[in-house]
Amino acid sequence: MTTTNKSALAFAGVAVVLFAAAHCAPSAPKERAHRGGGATSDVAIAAQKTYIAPGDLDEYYLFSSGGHSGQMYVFGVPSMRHLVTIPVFTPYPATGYGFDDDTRAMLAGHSWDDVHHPALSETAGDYDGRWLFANGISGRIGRIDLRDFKTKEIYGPAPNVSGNHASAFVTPNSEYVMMASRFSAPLGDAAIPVSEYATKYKGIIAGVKIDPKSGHMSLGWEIQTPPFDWDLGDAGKKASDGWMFFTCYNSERATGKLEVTASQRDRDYIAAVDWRLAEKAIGEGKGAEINGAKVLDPAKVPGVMYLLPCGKSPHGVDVSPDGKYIVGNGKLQGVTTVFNFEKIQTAIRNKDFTGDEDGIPILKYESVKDAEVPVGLGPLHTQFGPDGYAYTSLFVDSAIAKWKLGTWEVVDKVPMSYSIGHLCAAEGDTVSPDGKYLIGLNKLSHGRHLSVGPSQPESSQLVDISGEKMKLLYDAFTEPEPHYAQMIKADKLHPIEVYPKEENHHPLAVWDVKDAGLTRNGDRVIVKTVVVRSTITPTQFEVKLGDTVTIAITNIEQTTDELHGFGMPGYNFNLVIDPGETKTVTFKADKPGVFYYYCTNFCSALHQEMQGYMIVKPK
Ligand code: K7E
Ligand code: CUA
Repeated sequence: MTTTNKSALAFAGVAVVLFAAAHCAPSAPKERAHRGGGATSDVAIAAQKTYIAPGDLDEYYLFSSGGHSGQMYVFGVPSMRHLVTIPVFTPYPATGYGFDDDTRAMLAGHSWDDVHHPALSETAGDYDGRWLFANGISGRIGRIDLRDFKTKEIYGPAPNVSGNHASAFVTPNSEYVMMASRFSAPLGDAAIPVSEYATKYKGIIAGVKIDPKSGHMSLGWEIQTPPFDWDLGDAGKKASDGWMFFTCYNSERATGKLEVTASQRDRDYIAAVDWRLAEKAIGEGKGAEINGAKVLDPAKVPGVMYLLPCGKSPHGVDVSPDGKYIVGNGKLQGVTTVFNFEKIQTAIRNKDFTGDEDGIPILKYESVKDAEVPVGLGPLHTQFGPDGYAYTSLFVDSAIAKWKLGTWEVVDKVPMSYSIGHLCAAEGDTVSPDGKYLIGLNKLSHGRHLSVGPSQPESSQLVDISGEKMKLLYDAFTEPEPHYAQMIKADKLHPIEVYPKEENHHPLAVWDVKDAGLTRNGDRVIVKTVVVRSTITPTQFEVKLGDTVTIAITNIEQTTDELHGFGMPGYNFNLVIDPGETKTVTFKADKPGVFYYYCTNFCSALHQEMQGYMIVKPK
């Protein structure tokens, strides 16, 4: 081991301890009363800035990942009121998601996933309010349509991508949504032992193509990489449009206790991927077929991928609004590293390399780096304001640092309670961030809320960034487990409130109770059903044991908020049908008896009366 490596390891040891120590952040004071004294005016100002009077609307939507809940949470900002939960990868009885035939088919037997990074679709680098993408660690990406806030498609699992964490970041015109392997694995199905990790395991970086009209996702290209742990990504924009950037840890290609073994090197990497070149190479047939995907070997496609050395086990990588700077947040150090895109291009032209990893050139650090900004300990993620300021979350210091692009001066810090992970600025990933609000998505919340037992909620803190000094405005709490979030101006979204009748082309829809009823074809039974205040028609029907039954339910209401449910506990399903919508549920009538069904959504004064019976007759 060289001296550098030894001192690196020593530093890593300290950093690891610090990183862990942050989990013992001090408990907040327990009193429930208002803070008094000199704080009063600050509190009053904060209250005024976050108070949305009854009936008034928030200025922004916040789409926050639900982590291993497999869901997405929607908040209004600045009130921080939770508006709705959008299930993506997880069944959610509250909206009937995962129970009707269509969404059940979409989930394909999976019952959870880990959502970390929501990504709003973009046009010319600005959020366009069309779709919201969400990564699933299992190698899937969900697409939510912002016209109705519903998950419409789940792509994947993508072949070869193992542990899709560096996802779902989109390119400036929503050409691609990214994927990458966090847990490298052998390509193909070979059960190669972990002892051969360094040579036989591979990572994958992938671009999933988005159809510009429909939003439909399909695999664009894959690039195989050394078995690093790809962690986060961001798309180049403006100056750096056409490139994608991914951070990795474990460039040591280590296994076992990564906490130690993967913290040895002073620097890991940020990969710079020329996605237009990848697209072209795949078009020219340069990919090898692996598990049904075309996979590029970067050693054979010169120019498709470069590595920028970045200290030290970097986590987030974030591209500035003008696309000129690529910020790498090295979580085990006290600085954040800023790379200059122009310098990267020059270094590539001059072949200013210091070596390679499996044929992928490594750019010389000194040639591509612009600054090491002393933001504080444990930088994880960076967001941007409209005025050249950047905001970096500091996990270990439990704070946000504000600093200036270009002068690299750290101008302000605000403490977070506690141990901030991601942070989210208003329109913060676009070419034109709004500033105004910043939300710290914290990992710990202990003591700042009424106790709810050992399963503590997560805390999100709203910060005012409109002035020179950042000001904490509000604590909000949520279920596990927000990682990243994106905030979009509310007036960019125009969701519908009913599904227009004329758009309902469902073959089993019925709009008149006269047309409701049962049809049989052998042992296939279809029950066309109408729900409207305050009857489910038919109110009873009879099938035979062993029949395959499809209940097709149309909510013929065209009035906002008039949802109806259709729950049948005896057969373990609950559907919720929005106004104008038709949903089906198909099951085998494999239990004889009498089974009640009823409306699960309180819809009217006679909601309780909205009920009926299915009789399953023994043969
Ligand atoms: Cu939580 Cu984006 Cu998965 Cu950082 S990641 S904190
Ligand atoms: Cu319909 Cu309750």
